[in-house]
Amino acid sequence: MKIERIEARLVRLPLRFPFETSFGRSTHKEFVLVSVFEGGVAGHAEGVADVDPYYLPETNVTLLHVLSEFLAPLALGNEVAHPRDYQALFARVRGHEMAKAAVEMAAHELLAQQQGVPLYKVLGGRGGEIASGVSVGLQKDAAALVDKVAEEVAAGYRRIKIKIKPGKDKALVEAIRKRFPDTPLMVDANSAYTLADAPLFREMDHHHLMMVEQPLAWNDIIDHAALQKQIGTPVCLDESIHGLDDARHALDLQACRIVNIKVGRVGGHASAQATLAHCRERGAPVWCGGMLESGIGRLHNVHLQTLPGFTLPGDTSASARYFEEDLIDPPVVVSPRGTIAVPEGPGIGHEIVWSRVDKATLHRLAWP
Ligand code: OSB
Ligand code: MG
Repeated sequence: MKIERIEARLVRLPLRFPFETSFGRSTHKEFVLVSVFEGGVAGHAEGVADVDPYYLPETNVTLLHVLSEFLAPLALGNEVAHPRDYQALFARVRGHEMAKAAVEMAAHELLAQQQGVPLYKVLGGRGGEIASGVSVGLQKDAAALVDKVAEEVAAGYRRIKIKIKPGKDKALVEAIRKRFPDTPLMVDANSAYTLADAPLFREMDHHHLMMVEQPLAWNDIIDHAALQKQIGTPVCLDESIHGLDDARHALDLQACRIVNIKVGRVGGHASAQATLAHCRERGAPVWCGGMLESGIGRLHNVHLQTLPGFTLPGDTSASARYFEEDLIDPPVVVSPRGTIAVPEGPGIGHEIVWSRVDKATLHRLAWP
């Protein structure tokens, strides 16, 4: 594969409802859509960076900088045998996994389009369906949250995740458990706590949560190991995992028992596959996280989750929970059994509606 042209668009879509976490509140999804071209065929992917560095350090602006100055020249100047080889080609650039992933994922879709096969075939996955879970943001109060959870349980989702932050944690879990004593439930703190909060997590142990996701600092695995020793609920790491080595270190140190893989956070599909394979070898459950992606990134996540080793339902939910009108047609839908059908068309498998993309585009860049 030799990419001949790269295009990037900064895209901004309104969210149907504000999404609130411990680190902020989003009313729009703004991301960089990357397209790569070879021989008149295109592949597409979206970066998972945001406008601000509140989840992880990368932003849309740093992504565009690294793409423009470093990744685009490397990708345009070098032929690779397979899209997985972009990982080694980009390795000289330290960090910036979100920027690397956007190009590498688009290249994987390009290969699938060239071969006329669904993306999962290029990744080594399978057709059929995947189990779908849902991430519920912070709400006005516990009653509003319980209503929202009831809606998602009724929709069929296989597991519910709620966001927590200091002062909005134990009481929320208690309120949900009162009404839904057995629903598969987990919490995500997005790094809002410190080791001094260990007693709080111990107090929540009896609610038999599936896991607590990233309770401590985004770049920490040492304190997470200390916390995991003190609580019964499994810790899951999200922000701290940027690839295979982080997962290996975290499992070695027993900083977590479960791993969240986001393909856009670990540098692309090849890194996601390597991280997954390692966790699987060690018997650690894995699930696929989400970043409020439009249908393009959402479908990359769907195809990826068909690989063996994604043993728990992920955060890939229906397009309609986030967007009035997704950028793809048809949108991603979830069955009443809480499943998403894996598309069988070439590449990501659903059509990108370019008129909608154009309407949502703030600006465009291209190399050369
Ligand atoms: O921590 O998993 C997270 C959204 C934005 C940034 C970080 C996270 C999330 C979610 C939403 O939890 C998952 C989704 O529905 O895409
Ligand atoms: Mg998370």
